[in-house]
Amino acid sequence: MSQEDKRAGVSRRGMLGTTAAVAAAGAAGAVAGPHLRGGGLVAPAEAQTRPAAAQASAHKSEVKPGELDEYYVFFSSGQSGEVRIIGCPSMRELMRIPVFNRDSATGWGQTNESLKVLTEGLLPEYREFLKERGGTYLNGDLHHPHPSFTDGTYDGRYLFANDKANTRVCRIRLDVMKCDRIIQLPNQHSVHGLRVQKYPKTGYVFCNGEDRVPIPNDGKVLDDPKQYSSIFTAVDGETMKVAWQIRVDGNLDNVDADYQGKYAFATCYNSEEGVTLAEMTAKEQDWVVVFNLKRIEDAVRSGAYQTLGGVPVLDGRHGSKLTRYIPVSNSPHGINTAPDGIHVVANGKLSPTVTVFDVRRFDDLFDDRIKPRDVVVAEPELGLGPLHTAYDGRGNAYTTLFLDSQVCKWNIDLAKRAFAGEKVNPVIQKLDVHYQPGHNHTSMGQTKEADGKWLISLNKFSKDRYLNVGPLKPENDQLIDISGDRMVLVHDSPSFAEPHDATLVHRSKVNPVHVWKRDDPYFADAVRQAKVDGVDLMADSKVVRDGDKVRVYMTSAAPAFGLESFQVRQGDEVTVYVTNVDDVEDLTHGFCIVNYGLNMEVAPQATASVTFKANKPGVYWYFCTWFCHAMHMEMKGRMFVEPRAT
Ligand code: RUQ
Ligand code: CUA
Repeated sequence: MSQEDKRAGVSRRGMLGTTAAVAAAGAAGAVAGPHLRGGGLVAPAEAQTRPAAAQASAHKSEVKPGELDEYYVFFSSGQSGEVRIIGCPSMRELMRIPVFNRDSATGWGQTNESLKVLTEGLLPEYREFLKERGGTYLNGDLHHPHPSFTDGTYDGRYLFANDKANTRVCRIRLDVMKCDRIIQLPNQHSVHGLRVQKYPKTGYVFCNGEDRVPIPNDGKVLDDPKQYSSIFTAVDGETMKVAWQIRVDGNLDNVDADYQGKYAFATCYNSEEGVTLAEMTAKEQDWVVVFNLKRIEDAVRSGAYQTLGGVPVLDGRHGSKLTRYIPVSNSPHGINTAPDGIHVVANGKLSPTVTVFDVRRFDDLFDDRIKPRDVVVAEPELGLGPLHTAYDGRGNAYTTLFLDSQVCKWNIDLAKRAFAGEKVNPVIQKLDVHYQPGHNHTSMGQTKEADGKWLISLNKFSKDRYLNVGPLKPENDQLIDISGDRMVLVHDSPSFAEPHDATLVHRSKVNPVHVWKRDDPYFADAVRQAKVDGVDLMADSKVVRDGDKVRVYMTSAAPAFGLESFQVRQGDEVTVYVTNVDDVEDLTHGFCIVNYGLNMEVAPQATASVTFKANKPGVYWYFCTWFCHAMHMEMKGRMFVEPRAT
């Protein structure tokens, strides 16, 4: 038994005791998590479905068959391009939300509803460029999913995320768990760090431009890095339009915001402004850039900007009143605001230290009453490769150490005392993780309601932790219990490429609908077209011809489509609208045409549509692809494509 295992054993016994005590207390709120300020987060009926005896005997990370998780975890999927919903603490995958990828099951990227989202926010020049590739990108690199805030905590409206690959930002509606907007950012080249405004609400979505390029990037300037810039963008999360951009020095990496609504701050590497690895890491120091939101808004209002690519661009380079550059050690990576609303940690990456700022000093910094480094209140040395930091709401921080393959638990107050000269060690515990962690996240830890129960370490390598699946391995997301004095590793969870980041949201904060509402804007275009054609989507199934455009309307009700067949002519542009008139929860239908390469999902009370050229004559069966009924196999019909007269 290793040292760590022995500790784990001790902690586990300690935890069982706690669970039993909670069960004995019997209060519904207590079971769900009395840590959350505000309390009363779980309906009593829900909590009572778990017998007290079962709670006492099980480890609290165990979620028994039929039981529900306490947290939604919104996982990014990196180069897979989607968002995944995981339950915590079970770590079961609950759903996938296609965003920048293509999805065979739901028809994301084929349906008119999804193509609208994927194409309408593209920049005009890229729309042109992508014409021959079907009108939009086929890939994306989704790193940072962050839910919208109101007053410092999640409000359940939206989730925002970046596409590092094609400089896009997406918004997912949390009521239906579908992406409803994607925009491509002008002037900027790739978007890496993304976080949202926490107060008074979101508000701004902050997007870090990582790579430096000429603006405009039209080929007139090529190998002349002096003329390159990187850009920080604030997107308005309500309108999904760029509010403003600001030109900065260096390459922006990660970003976060304060709890006061006054500042955003980003780690920034390549102060050398080089274009090769050697050049980018030459100096001893890089920066954290602080953005003064009020001053920026005033500058926009007074017209002190250039309009580039249709948006206001301000100058935030050295010497600007809008920004401050705080020197930190070379190539900092993650930046994380603590739930206390005061401390911000920039993670050293190439340095074994993290730098702690006090946001209350930023006012003085901008008024030039103090020097940039005067905002630093601690700089503890934690270990090799600190990348990201999470918090428990009890004054402790948890930093991933990429090179050491560890999570380091340390205390912010002790770190400040050590920085002030006291002989104290802020490091409380180091826990081995498997292997090479990038991001880590605590339950509600990115809000003022951090509850200190769970930590997930998103490890980039799994190596030997799972059955060998060939040269390409899964990653390893590990669940760690942080409710006690010591961290205890309780679960390994493999995941496919590449969950950069995740957000643990208490289930009381998210309230998805059970079936679609008929007036949902998601399929409003279909409803509008049906009205023009005199079709009642909930009742009618018929074919409307409009020149060589054919609109096929059909209902779906288990186990039958409203049309058992329909006929079109070779060369017609056909749009099939399927409306699922079933209103039973979970009764989803699908619509797939054999050999035509089309499929879409139609959830209860939704309308979905797909448009295609009926270029191939013949008989083509269509069938339902989501198992809906004992007669699901028989839920089908025929499309007749009459050959063009020769
Ligand atoms: S970054 S491993 Cu793309 Cu979130 Cu730090
Ligand atoms: Cu409808 Cu299967």
